[in-house]
Amino acid sequence: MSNKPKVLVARAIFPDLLAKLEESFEVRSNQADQVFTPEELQKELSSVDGALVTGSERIDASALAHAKNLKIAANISVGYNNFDVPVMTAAGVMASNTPDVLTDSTADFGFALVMATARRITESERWIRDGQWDKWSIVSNPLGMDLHHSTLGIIGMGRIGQGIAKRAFGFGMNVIYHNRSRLPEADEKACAAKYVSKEELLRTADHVILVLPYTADSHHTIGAKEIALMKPTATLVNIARGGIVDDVALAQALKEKKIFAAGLDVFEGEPKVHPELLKLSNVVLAPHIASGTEKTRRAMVNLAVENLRAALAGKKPPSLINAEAFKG
Ligand code: 8YV
Repeated sequence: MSNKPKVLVARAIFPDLLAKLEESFEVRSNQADQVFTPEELQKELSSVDGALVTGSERIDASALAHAKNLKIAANISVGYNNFDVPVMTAAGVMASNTPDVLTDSTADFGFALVMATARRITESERWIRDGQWDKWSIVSNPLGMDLHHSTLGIIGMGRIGQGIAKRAFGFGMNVIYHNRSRLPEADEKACAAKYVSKEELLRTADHVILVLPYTADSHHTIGAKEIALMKPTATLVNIARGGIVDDVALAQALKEKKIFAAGLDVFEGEPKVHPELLKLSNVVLAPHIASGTEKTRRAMVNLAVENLRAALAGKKPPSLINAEAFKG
């Protein structure tokens, strides 16, 4: 029997990073990458001191029911709506996430999705592959909406939102934003963004991008009522979380051409995608890959491991969410 701390790695990670972890811990890994059922997760957590988890693992009262030795659940993700933080704190389990290391990759992808959506890139590719391109045409080949000198509305102006605003500056875009709280003047200046109400943003933006955390308050931030405020020529991009947009209302609006197009990296109930969205040509679909470059995913795993190592050594994890759970 080893006396190394026991660690669960709930999903597949890069083999070299797993091997490194195995030098210090007794690791129970899941390189098959099958998502645990809630019952399996509860059982897995019952015998470990720490766990590396992702957005697919919900850490709540049921998951923690028998987790008597668990000191930390380290999310390999910046968003942590999979954590019931008050329950974790009450159980003395530290919660950590992976901020900063994914900001630029995620902002790059958000901007790419705005471009792909406005300029109909994936639709155009499908059109060519379907053999529909028989001649160049001024009017009948897929025509899109401009980004340059248009107005970009960012809902959720944290690190990633600000990163997107800085990218938009290079395209000569006018950037407006809405956030729970207004940014300090210096930050607004640094990303040349103007604070407006959610309603004004929806009414005036040519392209709307959602980058806010998912909470009970942000559930269905965009539904039929909000879409009705948008311009018929506008696009909507969601790189935040499924549930922030009412996907049923969005599919209906896209079908009725109430807005020009949408780009979605996240979905309500993913990996399931609402069947109506799959039928529409004016929506760009991506499988939750905004942070998905190998370099960034490695950095995310490394930061999660750093959090885990600190917690199991009795030190404060660098990106601890619930400071109250740290008994230093
Ligand atoms: C993760 C994300 O890949 O960090 C986030 O909040 O959405 C992604 O970067 C995903 O949540 C898996 O845990």
